[in-house]
Amino acid sequence: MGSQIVDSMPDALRQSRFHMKRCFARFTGMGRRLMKSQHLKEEIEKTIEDKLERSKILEGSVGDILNSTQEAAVVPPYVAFAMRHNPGVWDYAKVNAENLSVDNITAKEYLKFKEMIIDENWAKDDNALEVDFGAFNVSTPRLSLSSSIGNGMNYISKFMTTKFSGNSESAKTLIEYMLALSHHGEKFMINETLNTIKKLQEALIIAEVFVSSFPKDTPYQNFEQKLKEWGFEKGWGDNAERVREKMRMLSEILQAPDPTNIEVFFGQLPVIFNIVVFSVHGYFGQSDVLGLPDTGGQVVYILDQVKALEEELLSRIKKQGLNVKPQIIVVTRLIPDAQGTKCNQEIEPIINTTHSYILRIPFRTEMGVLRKWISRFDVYPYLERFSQDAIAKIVEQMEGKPDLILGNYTDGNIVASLVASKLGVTLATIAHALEKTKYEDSDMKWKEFDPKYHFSCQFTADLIAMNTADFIVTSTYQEIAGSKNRPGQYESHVEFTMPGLYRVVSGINAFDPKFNIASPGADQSIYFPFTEKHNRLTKFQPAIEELLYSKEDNDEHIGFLADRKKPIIFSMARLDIVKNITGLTEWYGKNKKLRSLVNLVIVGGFFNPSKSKDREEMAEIKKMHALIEKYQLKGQIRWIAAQTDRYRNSELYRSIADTKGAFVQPALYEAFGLTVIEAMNCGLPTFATNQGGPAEIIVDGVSGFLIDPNNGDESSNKIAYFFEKCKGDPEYWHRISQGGLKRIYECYTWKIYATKVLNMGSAYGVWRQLNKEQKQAKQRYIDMFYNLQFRKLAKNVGTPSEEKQPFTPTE
Ligand code: UDP
Ligand code: LCN
Repeated sequence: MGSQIVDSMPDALRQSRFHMKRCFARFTGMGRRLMKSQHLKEEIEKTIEDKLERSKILEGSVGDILNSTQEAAVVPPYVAFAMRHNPGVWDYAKVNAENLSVDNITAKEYLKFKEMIIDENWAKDDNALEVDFGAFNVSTPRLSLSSSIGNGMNYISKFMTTKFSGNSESAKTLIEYMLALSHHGEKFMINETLNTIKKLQEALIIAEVFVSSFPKDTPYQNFEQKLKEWGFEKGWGDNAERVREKMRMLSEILQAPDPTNIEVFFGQLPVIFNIVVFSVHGYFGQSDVLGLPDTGGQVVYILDQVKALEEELLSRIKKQGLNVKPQIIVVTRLIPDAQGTKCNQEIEPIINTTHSYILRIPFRTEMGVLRKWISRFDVYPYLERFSQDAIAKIVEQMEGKPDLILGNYTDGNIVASLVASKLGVTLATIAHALEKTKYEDSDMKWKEFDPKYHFSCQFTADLIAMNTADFIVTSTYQEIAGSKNRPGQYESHVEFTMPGLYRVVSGINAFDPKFNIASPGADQSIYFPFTEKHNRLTKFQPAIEELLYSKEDNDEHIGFLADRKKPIIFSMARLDIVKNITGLTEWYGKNKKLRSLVNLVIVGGFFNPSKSKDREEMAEIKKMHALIEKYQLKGQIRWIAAQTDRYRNSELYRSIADTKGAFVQPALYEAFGLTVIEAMNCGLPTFATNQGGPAEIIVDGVSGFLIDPNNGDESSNKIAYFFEKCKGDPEYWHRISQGGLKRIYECYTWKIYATKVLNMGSAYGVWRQLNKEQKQAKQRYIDMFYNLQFRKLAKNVGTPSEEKQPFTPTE
């Protein structure tokens, strides 16, 4: 596989030796630098002037090499190539520009080339810090096919099957695991009477025959006593049929394990009742928060997720025949200066749930409680203390430890890691977006970025969390291993370097079976098709009419739509640079055709930069105003300030669909993109970025369209073409709208999500027991990395001091 391309390099270069020598001389002629593949191609074009000759070379094996090259580090006389053949599969080679000799090199050697560009002394330091989490994974099985990535659960069941087959040690672990199942002192499944495999097997045979003699729907209570005498406790099922099935399944597993039985059996065990979810930064609340800086999809995701998990937990508990009340706590930051939101309340029940609530814990230092919102990039100095406070509160609220901990985003994940390893609880991490891939060369250039973004701290936290996690939940495949041309978010943590800080030779492995895809959905009681007339939230219509079409500027909207007969293209996002709302505004401004066909409506941010406390948001606000001016957009654009009411927003999507418009999500990169599925759920044809999650959600031309955020002209023409086509064939609009809905119903619902995640919680809980020693050894390494690196970096981030009274002193 991999090295084939390296093997082919000498020949490829030899065949076009004359031209290649000139190209490589050009690459190295400008001294040390990092070149991206586009960059290499451009320089080749400039060097080989003869068009025919050039295309012959670019279409041949040299072209193949360039196509798989992600970047090249030029350190004369060498050019070191990083090549990616398939998602997750990399190769490195160095070419001597003087004689075109080619050598295969290791990742480490390649990283050193990159370091030479930035910091030669450090690159040459034999004792520079090298991080190798892979060193602890010796016995962890790996997947090998790119197509298996993200399917970890499936493989874990297979690996467990192998472990249990003919291995009495592992089978013993299973007994121990089952003996430990309990909740608030009440034992489940089996008790000490059945403390060996032999005893359990024999008892199962007798019990199964006994339970089979009852009609299927006989309640558990009717035969409970007898089972208890044999050593069985509650949890097998609420009726005879379920109990019998589960007993049969376990007998089969003990006799000859198979992956299907294993997955189902562990998924049904009464293991998970109490869940803690961490989402630390931003304004985490249920109303008036969306669209505030750093407050977007993660909040929506978690609230919907909790609702879905609670429903699934309740249904499982009932089927297990138990009378346990589950609890789900979302732990977030308490913000005393809550800006009119409820983020200063310690406890808030979650709407539409019975057993779930938000628990808010303030950021504290020795100065007291931090009063104000701060950017997600600046939260690191508070997290350790926050974790300690969280442990105390959680244990008090739950009267014990949770059974599963879920972290979200870097800060939530590092806190979750600290809490889970302290309490010894199964941990899943979720990264709606890892920042590393969002900013080009953010690792190499970390020193440049650090004053503003503190990436050294963030990437360190991410590494710690992904290595502590028992399993990692992702929304899409691309989040792990990217696409044909673009490395995934996790994949970019496999091997990288931050010159002067540390070199990562194995940060995570994209083929690790801990990776699982479970895509979120959108709440379908809110986001439903515009065609469902009887459900439409008509009470919002007058407000939406005003919002879209009134002529006067006010605090909520500026600009106006002169021709209201035109369809609307609509976008809604936080005003982050990466969301590229200003990009879309510019594409629209430039594209006369598009402007003649449709109006533009944007929801996001504020209008007055001084109202914002977020660096990026301020800059984007100013840019929006400048673009409206530059392209004279008044009369064709409506810019609406951030909206916080999900119900009203859903009606807004539907009202845009009424105009036969479209949703446009132009982000430079989008991890998943909840607005995309919200729009699609409402039947609104959607154009979304091809960079990230949406590329998987939308099948281009069938369930919506993909656009290239880096090619504005092409993208705006694609949108214009759609509307022109719809003019001639109104049915086309409906076909795309329907295509979007079909896609959603098949793949993106919360029910599918909750089932998967709870099954993972159980299965990986067993897996961590089976690999206890290895896990412990790795944890020691992680602890050291945390202590020696993260703490120092977090401290360097600093806490606010210049503002008046940023802290409320505590005793
Ligand atoms: N949203 C909102 N008002 C706004 C901007 C966004 O209600 O002014 C909501 C949007 O409907 C979606 C979420 O915030 O539910 C944004 O999620 P997405 O995944 O699109 O992006 P994120 O902000 O998480 O990066
Ligand atoms: C954060 C993001 O940036 C989005 O891409 C996701 O859709 C959202 O979280 C929910 O997962």
